[in-house]
Amino acid sequence: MDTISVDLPKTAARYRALVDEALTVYLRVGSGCPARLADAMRYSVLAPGKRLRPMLVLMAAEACGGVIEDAMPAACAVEMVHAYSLIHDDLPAMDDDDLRRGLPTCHRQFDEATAILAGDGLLTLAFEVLATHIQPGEIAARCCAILASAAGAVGMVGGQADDVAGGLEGDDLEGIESIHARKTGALISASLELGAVCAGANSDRIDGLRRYGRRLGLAFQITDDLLDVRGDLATVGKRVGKDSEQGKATYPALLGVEASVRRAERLVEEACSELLPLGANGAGLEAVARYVLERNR
Ligand code: GRG
Repeated sequence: MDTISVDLPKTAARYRALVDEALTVYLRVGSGCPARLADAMRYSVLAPGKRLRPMLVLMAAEACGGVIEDAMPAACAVEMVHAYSLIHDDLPAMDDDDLRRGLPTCHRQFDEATAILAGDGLLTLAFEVLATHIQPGEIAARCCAILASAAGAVGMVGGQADDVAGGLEGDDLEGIESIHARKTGALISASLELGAVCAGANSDRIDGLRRYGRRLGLAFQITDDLLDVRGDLATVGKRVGKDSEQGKATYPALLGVEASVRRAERLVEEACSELLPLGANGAGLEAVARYVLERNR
């Protein structure tokens, strides 16, 4: 691929402003929604996360010749599902965390019941947004199916269930990878697929972006594990060191830090090679993949 320099911080800020504007509109839920529930939903979604997944949706759409407006409902839907998963992951029944995105977690800021319901409300709203705002209806139905399968029992929820159940042997690389591919990778890969589908891309393009997404998702999870080992709370915005505290099977625990870094680097190279058919249009996605190796939050 020609090396085209992308100013990722600037590009990300531009996407982020557009995404947050659209999220704010979609989060104006009807007057039938209790104010406290609406506040909790907005609190968690609009908190200062990286907006990685919506950015991937929009970049994939543009890389396939589509326009941002057509893919924005899908970008917002993915971020709503992501925010729901974080709210539920932070609950006492799961990770029992006090801090998320540098702020008190939803159940700490509100209360446990409100946090559970805010997650439920966001998951449901995501599909309402897709069904109502993606055009034509046939593409909306495809988007609903893609997001449901990535987020559901064979995807993120299933990966989380296996992770919570534990029981992996310390050397079970395949087991760890299977959990991460579903828990983290499925939604990241779906983000790419959604963007491509909204842009009307052909099946070869969609498959290539899905493969890029799978590798990126795994690399992202490895760097997440590494941040838990060597990141600091103030920058990461959540508690660090908890994986080893809880005896979780992670890449650094299994492979060591150096080998984990090398594995993430190899995955990013493989991800980038999937972008070759896009030529210069893949430059933004390549910059995101390289950023994953350098991220400190
Ligand atoms: C509760 C159904 C359910 C699923 C939870 C998302 C998840 C599955 C667990 C979160 C645990 C975790 C730390 C996973 C590692 C990767 C990950 C999803 C990190 C958070 O995503 P970022 O870094 O967060 O994109 P921001 O806040 O920037 O959006």
